[in-house]
Amino acid sequence: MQQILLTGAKGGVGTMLRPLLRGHYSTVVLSDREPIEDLAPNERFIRAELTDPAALAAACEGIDGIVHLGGYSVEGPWETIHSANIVGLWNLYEAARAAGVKRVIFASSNHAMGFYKRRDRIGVDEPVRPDSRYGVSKAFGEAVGAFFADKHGLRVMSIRIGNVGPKPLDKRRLSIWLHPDDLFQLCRIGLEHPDMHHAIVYGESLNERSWWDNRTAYRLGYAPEHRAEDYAEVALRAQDELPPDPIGDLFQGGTFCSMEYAGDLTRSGG
Ligand code: 15L
Repeated sequence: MQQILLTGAKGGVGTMLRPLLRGHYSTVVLSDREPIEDLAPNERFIRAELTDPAALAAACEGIDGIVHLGGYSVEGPWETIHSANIVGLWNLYEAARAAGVKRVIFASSNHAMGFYKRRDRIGVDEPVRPDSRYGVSKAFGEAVGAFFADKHGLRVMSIRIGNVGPKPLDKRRLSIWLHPDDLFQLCRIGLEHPDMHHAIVYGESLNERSWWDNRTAYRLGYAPEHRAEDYAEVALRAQDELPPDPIGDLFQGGTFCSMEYAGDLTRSGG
């Protein structure tokens, strides 16, 4: 595994992952719709919109493994989600298959499962319960990954990422936090593990307040190093500054659940 393509390289998570990837792999090709100028000696930039199959074909040339962070990363209008995360995601997998790329890591999201309650403990065998159009697109991306693994022989890991950053930001993030080092470790497992065919894992660090059963990741050798609880005091203080969200606070997806909510709490799990 030498030549890695990182899509969405200019985004927040991409920026945190770049130094870790380039420290480990011989070449990292960065793609984004916006130019990246501060390239390290073993980084190369290719401008690629996910809606442009020819640009994606060029980006995938000679690539062994892809870390796909590209796309729209929060809730948005259906047209935006559809073009970046449905059509764009499909284009990316098609380009990968045609170029003979062996592995894909897909940045899925906790929002594919956001309507599970905070008192639930969920693994990867429960049905998806997306909390947004964005969450629906992530569930779609996971299905596409399974399809390309089974039908076309790619090795695919979809990581249901919680919230990536140097520390957990609030109470909800204490349950779903993912330090960039631990994300990198998961990416390495997906890119290098000899027995990985297709896997969905949760992207979380060592979170005492976790809602997730992450045994698939642990079985593949994941050993997270960062502890959310070390930051509990600060995160809980930050929580006190946030406006109340009686619906969001019931569910794992938080504000993604409460925005535009017109459901029936007696049925959807209040
Ligand atoms: C995500 O999937 C988003 O990409 C990120 O911006 C955060 O909102 C995160 O989930 C979260 O749930 O905190």
